[in-house]
Amino acid sequence: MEAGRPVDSEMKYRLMEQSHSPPLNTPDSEAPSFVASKVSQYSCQRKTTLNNCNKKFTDAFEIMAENYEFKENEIFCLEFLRAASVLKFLPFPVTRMKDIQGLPCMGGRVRDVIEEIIEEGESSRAKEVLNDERYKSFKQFTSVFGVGVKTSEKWYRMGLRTLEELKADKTLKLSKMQKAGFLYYEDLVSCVSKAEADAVSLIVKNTVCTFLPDALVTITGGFRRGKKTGHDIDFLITNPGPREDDELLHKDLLLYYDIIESTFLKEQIPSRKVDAMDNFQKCFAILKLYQPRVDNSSYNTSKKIDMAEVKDWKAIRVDLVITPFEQYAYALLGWTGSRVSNHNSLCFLSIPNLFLLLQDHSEFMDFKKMVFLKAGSEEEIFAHLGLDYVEPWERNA
Ligand code: DCT
Ligand code: MG
Repeated sequence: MEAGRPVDSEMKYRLMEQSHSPPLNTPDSEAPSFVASKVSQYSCQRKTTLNNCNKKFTDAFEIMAENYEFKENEIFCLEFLRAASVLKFLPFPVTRMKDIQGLPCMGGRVRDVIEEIIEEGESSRAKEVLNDERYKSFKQFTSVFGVGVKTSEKWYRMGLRTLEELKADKTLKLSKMQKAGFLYYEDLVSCVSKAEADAVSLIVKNTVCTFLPDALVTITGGFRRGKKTGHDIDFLITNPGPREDDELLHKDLLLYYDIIESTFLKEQIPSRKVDAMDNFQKCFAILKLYQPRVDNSSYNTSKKIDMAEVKDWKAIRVDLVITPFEQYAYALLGWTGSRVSNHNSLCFLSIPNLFLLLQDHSEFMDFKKMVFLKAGSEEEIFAHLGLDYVEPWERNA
């Protein structure tokens, strides 16, 4: 899915540069008692909370990974994402190269970046990326909802570099999604807070329950893993039923929506190319969330502000995923993420049972013999796979 995300990595990295702590030289005697070789190579078995002791490394890795993603170099991109995932799991900050000895996913490129950050406090490679013209353009372009790497590439080749240039170019043919992305850009690029997620959750639940009183509506994605902000709010709804979005549309709350029909329900053999989570029916939407007006008029008595013109709402990205009841637990696991947890491990861990979990990763499967194991909960899925259960807030790999 091509979707805009807030432009945050540069800001994060600049903040990190300003506040980077001096290189720590922990004496050997204080070295944490931690057995690196026991760290699972599978991210879904590394209980990873949001307490990241190695942010200065993982921020740099994520910038590197994003740059490789923009270059469509999946292998290098994954290399840095996996390394970030491993360092997020570590219960101590890395201060010496010795600390990463025996850890999985620490290849040469990754080690070089770690070494430089240990010695210099920052990564010159990550800084180079942040200053790279192509990266900067792609970062801006992909921050628009509906714009992904392919579209960015096309626009970059056309000589376009900034959002202003995109907006000024009237010859560009924008999709409906991209038009909405530009229209609500400022709102969408600002992160969604937990309070906003709760408010939207009430709206979605109330709306769904008015015509499907038994429906289960659950927040998934980052908010279910305990994140305090996100780029969108993800919901899973058990019952396909009638169209929830029509109801929202009626209430004038839906600023944009795009319904993608289920490919799974139509019993099409899932394609390897389609992403694992893309089989369920879903609705990518932008919802209008009314918020209290900020009244600054007392500071500005000379100028009369027409209150009708003050915007009292924020546009919020919402993904609704609809699944049949039997697959609810699988969908919940998949849509809770994180992406790295899903892609790096669950699909490779349990080859014989894999298709039960992520039906698309079909390399090893004979679909004619496909049997579905029933699972009523995420705990049951982990049990089917012979894995230790990992709570949602520990899935931040
Ligand atoms: N997911 C996935 N593969 C996809 C799409 C989604 O595995 N192609 C899963 C992983 C996370 C979850 O769905 C929701 O996706 P996002 O909203 O993109 O991720 P998030 O963790 O909720 O991130 P954010 O907090 O920025 O919304
Ligand atoms: Mg999300």
